Amino acid sequence: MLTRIDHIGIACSNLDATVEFYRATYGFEVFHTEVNEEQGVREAMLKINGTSDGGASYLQLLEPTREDSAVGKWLAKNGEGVHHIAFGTADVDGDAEAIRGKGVRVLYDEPRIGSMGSRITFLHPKDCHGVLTELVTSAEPPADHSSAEH
Ligand code: V0V
Ligand code: CO
Repeated sequence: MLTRIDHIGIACSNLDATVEFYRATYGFEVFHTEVNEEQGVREAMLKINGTSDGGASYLQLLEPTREDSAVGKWLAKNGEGVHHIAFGTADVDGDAEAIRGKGVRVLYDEPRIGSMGSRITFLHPKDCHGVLTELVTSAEPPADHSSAEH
């Protein structure tokens, strides 16, 4: 069952400048940063609020590490902006299979590693009324809340 908004993914061309905008304008601080080479992103998670199911809600600021990555291609075509939404669930495997059974394309056969040790998969935007949709099961307990890049 999808129980919360885990994050909203925002594509940006300069992560440091975008982080500074969110800090200076709204007061959101960086909760965690990492590079995910498989996904081709350098990212900053800004925690918006905690939730009762052990997860939380974040903004995920994404800078591409390569032009041919999902975010790199999207930025070249659209410029900066909202790239995807992510729903939190305790069971990404079960929910992905159930959604696949409804005829929605799930992009991965098995969930992959996402931010902070989470397990993630994506639904094709063309099957979701134009919205790239991610499903996330957070690591338990959340893996690393430092701001160190690794
Ligand atoms: C592409 N399209 C989108 C879209 N990206 N529509 C809405 N939102 C997006 N973000 C549309 C695009 O305009 C095209 O429509 C069509 O889909 C095909 O796009 P394309 O440019 O030809 O690109 P593809 O097909 O090579 O790749 C699109 C997909 C790709 C969605 C398959 O972006 C993907 O695999 N995404 C999942 C991985 C990902 O996004 N990783 C980055 C975040 P028209 O022009 O044909 O009408 S990593 C992350 O979130 C992490 C690590 C985390 O949360 O922990
Ligand atoms: Co994401």
